[in-house]
Amino acid sequence: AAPGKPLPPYVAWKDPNAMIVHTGSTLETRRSAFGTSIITPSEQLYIRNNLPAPDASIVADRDGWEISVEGVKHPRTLTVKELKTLGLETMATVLQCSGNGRGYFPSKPSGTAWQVGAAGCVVWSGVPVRVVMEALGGMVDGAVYMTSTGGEKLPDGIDPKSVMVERSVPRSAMADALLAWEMNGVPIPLAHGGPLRLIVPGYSGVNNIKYIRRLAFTAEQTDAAIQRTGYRISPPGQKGDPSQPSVWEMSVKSWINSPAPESGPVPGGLVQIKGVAFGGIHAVQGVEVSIDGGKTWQTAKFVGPDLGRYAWRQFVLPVKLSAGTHTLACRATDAKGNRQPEERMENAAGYNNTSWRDHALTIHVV
Ligand code: MSS
Repeated sequence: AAPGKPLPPYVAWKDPNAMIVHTGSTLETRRSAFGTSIITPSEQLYIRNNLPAPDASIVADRDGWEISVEGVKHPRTLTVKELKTLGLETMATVLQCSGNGRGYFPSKPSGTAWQVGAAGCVVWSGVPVRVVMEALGGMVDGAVYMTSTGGEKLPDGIDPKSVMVERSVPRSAMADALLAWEMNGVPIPLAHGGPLRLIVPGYSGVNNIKYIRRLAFTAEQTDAAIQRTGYRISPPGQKGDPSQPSVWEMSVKSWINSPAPESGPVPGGLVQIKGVAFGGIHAVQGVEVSIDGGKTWQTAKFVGPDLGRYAWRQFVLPVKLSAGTHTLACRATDAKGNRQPEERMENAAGYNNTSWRDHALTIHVV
């Protein structure tokens, strides 16, 4: 792997060979670094920060971290220690930035030109939001959204609404949501949202609020810019506004991790085509692979355990490849029968790219 920019200090513990450092707040996993054991190790998981990460002192006393729960009959502040007494659930989810795949938009939207690596499959442990809500007497009448606020200290002298990380999702998203304190078997690293993170399974990255300090059931969506105008599916050339769809539920997607052009020429003969597939909000049902640029398709086999509806599955298809140039592609189908489209959905900010054609790979077999 070619050495890129150095790792920023707050994520100096990441594997430098696994990461593409775009900026100090945007790092993605190299396609060739994705392993074949389903879970993305923390050292290889992508990073996306809309604001600089808080000071490491916030993870000095994890159990003492406080979250204010509002929009319930008995609103109050709870510590992580108290949350731990309320319940426990563990689940695997695909954490994927809304802009993953933006790098394949020919229109070059502003924002990080992610390829496939602004995503990972992560195991979280925490308490279901539903359990917390019920313990506090249930939702207030008229609540339509679940609105969550990140724990960053906001810069002085600017309108907090213009920078704060605060997102609203439909309250139905609460059904499987988690207030998580553990990730891949260890306390959540600060960079990934420790001491406490909201996990909204099936929803794109931005809705999974790190270092969450407030969770509220609200009648309206927040008017923070990141919700009002940001992260909207806007027609090309247009600005975001609240009438446009917000980036919420993720759609079915897959990509090939190996063989990849970045790993050099592929020896001819028997080749195992490997990748990952997930359904987003629904479970993934199957995945097909093409070795002729999408003219013909063969069904790939899922390998490894099924970690549930919100996790990804690895797939493999053994093929014989002869010397020459081959274009490999894959397309997944979810449990509702939705199939990954050939074309991307054009939008101004380059969100939700699930196009199988954009994700196809041209490899050289020798
Ligand atoms: N949270 C907070 N608090 N802050 C910030 O900045 N970001 C977002 C999420 N959350 C933030 C939050 C985003 S945007 C994303 S993707 C994610 O997160 C990431 O994660 P990680 O852990 O990987 O870093 Mo796009 O849609």
